[in-house]
Amino acid sequence: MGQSLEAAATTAGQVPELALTGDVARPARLTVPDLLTWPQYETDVSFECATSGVQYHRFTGPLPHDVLMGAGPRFAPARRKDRLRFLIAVSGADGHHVLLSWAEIDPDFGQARVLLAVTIDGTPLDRAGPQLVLPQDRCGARHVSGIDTLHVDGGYTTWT
Ligand SMILES: Nc1nc2c(c(=O)[nH]1)N[C@H]1C(S)=C(S)[C@@H](COP(=O)(O)O)O[C@H]1N2
Ligand SMILES: [Mo]
Repeated sequence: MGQSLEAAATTAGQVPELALTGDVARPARLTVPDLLTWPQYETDVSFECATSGVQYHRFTGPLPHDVLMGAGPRFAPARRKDRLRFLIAVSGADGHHVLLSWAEIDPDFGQARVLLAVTIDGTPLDRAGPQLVLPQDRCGARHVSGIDTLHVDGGYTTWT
């Protein structure tokens, strides 16, 4: 029988870390408390799960765009067009895997209000790991919990 992520982390005495990887100048490993360094936002969300029905939650946390900009994505800073080839692969520790396009969360393009939540309903996610939150999604499937990796991928064209 499997343990919950929280139980596994507690047993091992480890704090889960979020790895920022891929086409970035400064790869990093961040704990949930580290994610409090960026400006925090709050959102009330409802989403439907195909198997467990509708859920309502209040989340707080930074914007993944702010956090990823800190890692230095390898696109041409002065050419907005260059960002359009980038994607962000979001992975949960259990293997649940979701893709965002960079442009989807970029303030110059889609500016979707996506959060990297560090609390759910007032409870810190220090032990469970951060959760992706997409307030505009009707379906719950992209609300990846226990995120362990944000992988930035600019394809095979690299700006130098
Ligand atoms: N890491 C992880 N996050 C996940 C999932 C998952 O299987 N693993 N399932 C998704 C789905 S399908 C839904 S509806 C929401 C809510 O799922 P829950 O009711 O299991 O919390 O979490 C999403 N986030
Ligand atoms: Mo779901």
